[in-house]
Amino acid sequence: MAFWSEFIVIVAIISSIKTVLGSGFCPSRLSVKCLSRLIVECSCPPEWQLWGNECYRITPLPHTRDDAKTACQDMGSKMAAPRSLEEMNFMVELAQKVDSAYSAWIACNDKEIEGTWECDGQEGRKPFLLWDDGQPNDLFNQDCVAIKSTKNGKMDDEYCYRSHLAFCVRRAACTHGLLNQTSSLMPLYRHTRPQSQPNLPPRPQHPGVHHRERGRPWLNRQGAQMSLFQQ
Ligand SMILES: [Ca+2]
Ligand SMILES: [Ca+2]
Repeated sequence: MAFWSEFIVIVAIISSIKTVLGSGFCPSRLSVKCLSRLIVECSCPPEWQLWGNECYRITPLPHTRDDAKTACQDMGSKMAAPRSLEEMNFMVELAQKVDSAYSAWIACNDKEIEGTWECDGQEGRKPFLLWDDGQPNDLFNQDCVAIKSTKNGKMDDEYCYRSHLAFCVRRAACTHGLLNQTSSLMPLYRHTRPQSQPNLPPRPQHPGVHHRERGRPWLNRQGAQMSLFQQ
């Protein structure tokens, strides 16, 4: 009899916990449900484009590879190198907006050892490289890398002394917080797609607030670029 009493109590406790978590009530910051409500909101300065929690920009002028690195640093950033196909696609779209016949440096080179490519920010792992057909060909010692429209938006090893635009990247300004029912962020939150329901159709657009796919920029009601995603 005592066994059944304890069993019923345990079932009742588990049921209560599931009801509380399922209701969206957030009893503790340590609960799984609460962590899913952590909001990260990021923004970039004017002229910079947000992707994830970083800001990207193309240098206004073409430079040699070394001068391009300095030009990025002068803008408070560093030369960028894509770490994934998604990031590279974003960078290509960014370059296309600046110049349809773009050619822009990325932070990769094989200066140290011919054929061994090193990309800033990708130390200790295999760098992400997406070469155009026939590249890299090291034609007369090409040791730097540019993404070019003439190379189908893919990478080409290039002479470092040539002048091209360059991709620069800097950290976005991000704030973190827990979402609640009275938060002004609620309209934006409503446009995020719950990760547990990935196949739902897009929700209707809220006036002045634009839906984005993960990793794409948001625009808030004031038009400022923002990134908002659940963790
Ligand atoms: Ca080379
Ligand atoms: Ca080449």
